[in-house]
Amino acid sequence: MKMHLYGAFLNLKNMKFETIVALATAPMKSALAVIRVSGDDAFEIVSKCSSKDLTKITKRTLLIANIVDGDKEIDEAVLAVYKGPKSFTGEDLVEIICHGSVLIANEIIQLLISKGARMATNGEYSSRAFLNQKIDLVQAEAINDVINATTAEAKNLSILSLKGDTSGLIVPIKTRLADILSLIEVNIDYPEYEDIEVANKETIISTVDELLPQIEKYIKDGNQGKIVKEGVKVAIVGKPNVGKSSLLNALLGESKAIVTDIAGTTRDIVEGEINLNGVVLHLLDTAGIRDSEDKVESIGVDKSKATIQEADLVIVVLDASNKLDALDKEILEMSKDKKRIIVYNKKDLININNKDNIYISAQSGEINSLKDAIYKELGIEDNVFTTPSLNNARQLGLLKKAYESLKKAKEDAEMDLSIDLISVSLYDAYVAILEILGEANQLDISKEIFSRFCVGK
Ligand SMILES: Nc1nc2c(ncn2[C@@H]2O[C@H](COP(=O)(O)OP(=O)(O)OP(=O)(O)O)[C@@H](O)[C@H]2O)c(=O)[nH]1
Ligand SMILES: [Mg+2]
Repeated sequence: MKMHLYGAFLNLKNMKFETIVALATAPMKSALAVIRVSGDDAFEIVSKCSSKDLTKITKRTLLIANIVDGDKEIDEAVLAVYKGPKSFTGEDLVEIICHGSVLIANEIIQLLISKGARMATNGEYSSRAFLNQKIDLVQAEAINDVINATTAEAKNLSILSLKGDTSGLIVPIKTRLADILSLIEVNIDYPEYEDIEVANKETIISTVDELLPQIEKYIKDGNQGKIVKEGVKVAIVGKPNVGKSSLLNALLGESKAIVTDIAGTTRDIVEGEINLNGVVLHLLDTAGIRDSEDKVESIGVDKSKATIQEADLVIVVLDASNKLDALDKEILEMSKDKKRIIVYNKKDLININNKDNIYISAQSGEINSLKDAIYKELGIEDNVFTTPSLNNARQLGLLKKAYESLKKAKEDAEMDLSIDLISVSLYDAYVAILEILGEANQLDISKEIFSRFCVGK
């Protein structure tokens, strides 16, 4: 079986890159606005719209120029001119830094379009940087993550990926797999070469044994990194009147949900967010679960049950001042397969006698024991905030694919299957690793990723 290991890469040499334009800054009144122009004709097009000729520029240059439409002056601007490949996109690129008026920016963009540029699509600059091999796919995704980060911790983690630290983790795995696959291929295609090392089952098993724990660690780090980056959905559930809404308010430090002593006060999901030691908790206060004749309330109860299933973590609130009843038990039963914390509220009404339980008083804001329990349940290790990790669903999915394929290769080797059959799984693992970096032929996947970016990035 002949495997063309390196045949899947894109041939970019003959591709022509149309010149694209977009506003890189927010479309609002500000001191300055930045318009980006990138592509094969970027210098020529900007020259047609400005008082300066850029076509002879061969290295990075900063110019002051008038932006003009024929005789009409539109604005005075600074042009940051980057000669490709030494630019963000790898192409000729001009950043027009003009006055921060939406009108001026739009006028300049229209002018550039009239001279041959076209409006960029979402993420097209980053996409070009990727296609021109300035960055890999992990770095490209990190650009979006840095911009969208809502906590300093999430931003710092994404910066590590942007710098290439995360990609650096899996490059040795890629090399190791490429080595063994090449060896297998040579062994199969050129059996007459006796001086070449032989890739036998033992070498395959020892390679896999070396790689599996590494990938396992990256999956674990990735899952934790995902929590730091995206936060977790925390559902607060329980029967009516146990103090769920009071708990939401105590966690948020504001009176967001309505609290009354009437059972069935909350009808819909009430949401809020807090940052708990660097992790965002997306809190969901739910309607108290019970059988109800009331149409609105029973819809709310259905939503509560659905929320239990959707949540990453479920907090089941019990009333410490009352004995557990059938309804409490039913709620405990329906949440038993979820990651969950059981908490006893209204501790002010009782004498605490069980040290194993978590007691709080939502009403008076005594909830630190619960906060500690939540953080512990998330399993966040201290080094997660500074460890580069492959932490989005795409990257984690591919890591798992690589892991399963390697496990299969090992099983096949242990079952004494032929080397070329074993190598099919090794090859699958290799492709999964290449796909993480965007090095396999997967234009469609990258298109999917870049469509989530905003224009101008
Ligand atoms: N003593 C005491 N009362 C509390 C505590 N927490 C909540 N309560 C009271 O319990 C009652 C119900 O509180 P809520 O927060 O509305 O309860 P809930 O679970 O959201 O109720 P539903 O929305 O009806 O499902 C209110 O009268 C609260 O003041 C507490 O820690 N101690
Ligand atoms: Mg409520």
